[in-house]
Amino acid sequence: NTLLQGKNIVIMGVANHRSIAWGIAQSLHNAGANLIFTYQGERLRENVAALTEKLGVESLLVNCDVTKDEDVEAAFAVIKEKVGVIHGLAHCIAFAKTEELEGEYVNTSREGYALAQDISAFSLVAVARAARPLMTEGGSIVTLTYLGGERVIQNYNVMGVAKAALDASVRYLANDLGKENIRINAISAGPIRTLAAKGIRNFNTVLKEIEEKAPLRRTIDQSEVGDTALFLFSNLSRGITGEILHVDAGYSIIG
Ligand code: 0WD
Repeated sequence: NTLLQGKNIVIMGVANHRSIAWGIAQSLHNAGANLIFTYQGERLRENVAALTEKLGVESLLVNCDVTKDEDVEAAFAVIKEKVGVIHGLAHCIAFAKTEELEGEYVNTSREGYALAQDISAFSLVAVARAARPLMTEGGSIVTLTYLGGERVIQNYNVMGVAKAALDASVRYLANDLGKENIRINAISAGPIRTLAAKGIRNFNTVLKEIEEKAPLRRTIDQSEVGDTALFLFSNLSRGITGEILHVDAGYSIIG
């Protein structure tokens, strides 16, 4: 399809072939988008380069650790210089210490709380601000959230609170950027086995519960999130902003 022909879209958060960001990259690539990838530190450059080679086109790869203001600034300066205008940004980044993802939320440390908020929620504000001046033809920003931000999910703890902040940020950012025809939405993905999911205790139990209780009686995969992202980056979703769209086989409607 040609839904995203001529669109420059930045993808942040590819760590390996299981990353949801990589599922998004494949859907957007198949729709004709020109992709720019950011990766977290030189450690991950090789990984990302090996993956993007498979797309069969030259992709711009840019270093960006979102905990560093100077990285965010430098990354978008390079993107501006190399591609000029961008039409989309996929923010697929989160982090919490594994020791904060088990036991009681009440035991969350000050540093653990701040770190999860910084990488998983504030980073969206930082990159939206940096991307805004490059979105001169309007734009679409998509982030990834999880049901644990809306209700209590065992072990999700500090990340759930970070996702609640992320969800609220989507609404405030939508209001700020809407006047420039920049939309911003979140996809609330059902659980998928990725590197980030490894940090969550009893993840298998979570997947099993989805298979039993979700209306579709199955879990979802990266390609389904990718295709929803494609919709959110395309003109088909032009009337939607500030929204949280659940791609979770319907699980969130079950009490
Ligand atoms: O079940 C799941 N896997 C779900 C994930 C369900 C619902 C939502 N999500 C969200 C995650 O919370 C996250 O926001 O999807 C997003 C992408 O996560 P993922 O694809 O599940 O996991 P992964 O492949 O690990 O990508 C997350 C990446 C990091 O990987 P690692 O695992 O190495 O921390 O976020 C990036 C990094 O590449 N990242 C950073 N990028 C820039 N600067 C930073 C940072 N400081 N920290 C982490």
